[in-house]
Amino acid sequence: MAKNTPSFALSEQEALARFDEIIAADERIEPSDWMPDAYRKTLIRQISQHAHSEIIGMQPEGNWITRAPSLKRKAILMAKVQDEAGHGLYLYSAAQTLGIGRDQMTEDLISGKAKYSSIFNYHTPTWADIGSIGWLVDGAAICNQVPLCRASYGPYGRAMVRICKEESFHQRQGFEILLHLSRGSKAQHDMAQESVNRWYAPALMMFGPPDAQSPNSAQSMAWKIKRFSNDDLRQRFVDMIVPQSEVLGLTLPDRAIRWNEKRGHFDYGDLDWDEFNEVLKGRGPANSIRLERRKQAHDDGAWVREAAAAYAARENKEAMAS
Ligand code: FAQ
Repeated sequence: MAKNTPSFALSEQEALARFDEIIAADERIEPSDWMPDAYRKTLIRQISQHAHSEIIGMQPEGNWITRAPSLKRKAILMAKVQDEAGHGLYLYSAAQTLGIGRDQMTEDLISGKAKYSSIFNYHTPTWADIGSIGWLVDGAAICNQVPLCRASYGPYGRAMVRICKEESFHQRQGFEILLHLSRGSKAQHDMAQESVNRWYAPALMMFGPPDAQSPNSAQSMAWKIKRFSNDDLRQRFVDMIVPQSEVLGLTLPDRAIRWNEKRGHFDYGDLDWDEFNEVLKGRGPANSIRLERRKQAHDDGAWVREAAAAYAARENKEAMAS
């Protein structure tokens, strides 16, 4: 079969053979290429969940924009939250190339049908939480997302390249906030430690359930959407944050953490997967607040969508007439 034969001219068997060849050669599937339905569905699921996470993830941080401790911190935090909105938009656009509409994705989020990352269902009661989100949540996001730059689906992989660059900056600003607090007064140091105590385990759970309980991993890895398993990425993250916590002068709240010479990795303790499952079922500390707020913002934005649609229709009409 010629390599440049268009997908529509191939039988389903030939199209599948070409799809398998592209995956095996580590090349990219593009929107106009034939793809198995299950591959499309998996991508829509993962990319839309990822987009929702970026959008919902603006809320816990947005909580501190009006209360950031200085003008400089406020400006940095506003820029970061705007970056998250941009990430959401790139990702919704990537999902749209697979044939799902933005309205449908929004509806699925607001109705509670679609998932978003468990981590954003935790509260941010102190300023140090902005540091912990940057250091731990963005740090985990980077570990998980750098390999996604090589995802087999072109629009997803390309969106991830820019997102990862921005996440690296986010991670450093979080680290710098914690370093500043840790080296400040005793009250500031204690606030940083208390915050890290709360965010450590939820950040480790961001990588998803243990491999043995991850129904999607094997197929997603075979399709080269995911490049590493949930546990491998979690381990990579632990290995990264243990030395960083020493520089920060903060302790990770896990007594089981110790260097394992034989494995060449840090061992760490068990996580509370019951808590993770409760959060996924909508019963985490802030699930209902997050969805309520998102729905309110969507309703408040109805007039903007109507105005944009009316403007586009007028422009269209004028273009047709000229
Ligand atoms: N939260 O079989 P697996 C960020 C679900 S962005 C909620 O292992 P998979 C930036 C999973 O969907 C953070 N649900 O699933 C930022 C599946 O349910 P389903 C988001 C989770 O897809 C920073 C079920 O459990 N990042 O932080 C979670 O192979 C600061 C079984 O799991 C991404 O979305 C979870 N943590 O692996 C923004 C990265 N984990 O759908 C603002 C892209 C698992 O079958 C401020 N996504 N589930 O009903 C991925 O890499 C993957 O989708 C995983 C899950 C690794 C999240």
